[in-house]
Amino acid sequence: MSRYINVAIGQLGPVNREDSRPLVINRMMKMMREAKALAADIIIYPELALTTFFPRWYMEKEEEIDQWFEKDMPGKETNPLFSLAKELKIGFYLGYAEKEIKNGVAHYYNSAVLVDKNADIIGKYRKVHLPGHSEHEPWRRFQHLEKRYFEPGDRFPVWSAFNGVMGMALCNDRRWPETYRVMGLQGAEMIFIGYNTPVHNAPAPQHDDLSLFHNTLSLQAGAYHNGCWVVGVAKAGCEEGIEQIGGSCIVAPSGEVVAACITKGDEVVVAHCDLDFCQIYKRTTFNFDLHRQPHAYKEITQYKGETLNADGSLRS
Ligand code: CDV
Repeated sequence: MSRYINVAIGQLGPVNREDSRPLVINRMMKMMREAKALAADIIIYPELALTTFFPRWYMEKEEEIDQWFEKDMPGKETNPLFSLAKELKIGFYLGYAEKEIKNGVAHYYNSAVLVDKNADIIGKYRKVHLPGHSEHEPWRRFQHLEKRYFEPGDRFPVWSAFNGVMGMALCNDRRWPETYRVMGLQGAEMIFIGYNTPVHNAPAPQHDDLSLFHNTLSLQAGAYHNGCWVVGVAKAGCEEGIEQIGGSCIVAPSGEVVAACITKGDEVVVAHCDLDFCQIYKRTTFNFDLHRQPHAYKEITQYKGETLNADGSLRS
């Protein structure tokens, strides 16, 4: 008997700066109903789904920054989404900006929660790889200030849920093989990844034509190398004058795309995913116990950058 999960992509089109949370949550609830009608067990929403992608603006004042963050999850405005999920008996993954007060000190994260079919939060992930910069850089067409507004997370946990082993990541994480491998080593069978990716990459505009290709390349490689399903979900389209890629898709452990969005707006796409299909990869080509050689991988955790001395000579 195979273990199946019906997964819905809950791709969002643009969210404008003045759009209220209730407005966006209404869109998400409409998509949740559609996902349920298509027999989905879970719907995956993008990174920072509740608001516009605010790190594209430089802000200094705490009150101005704070307006983008959720102090509670669920909170007053997100409660209706949780209530509907409970009524429909459907799970979800939600990316949002999290503010946590710990020992009287405020901490800010780019986070995602995994919510089960009873609307209980069963997992929280805090983005590890924060791209961009921390100071105002006026030469850019638009800012990407994730390093200013968020602290990085420090782990990639997995959770036993939805009849399998589930993992989470956010946007830039998907470009790093370590993201998938750390979860692969914990037996991840399905990894959910919400993202906001502008077509234009200010430090490397040569990449602009390849933005969509690099998205699928990363998702497909991560899935294949670890014998797991990967679900990538965009906030797509022209948001506040900035074009963001779509390309939301569900990738099988074979590396094949089995379902994909065809628009850059709100769109629901469902795939029937066999979690046992992971085994054909996890037990053969990527049987970690048999074939990995961790003794040869020490540079991975020992160094942050290239293993060269400052003068370019090889480190011994
Ligand atoms: N939200 C992101 O993490 N975006 C980055 C952009 C800045 C390149 C990404 O990796 O898609």
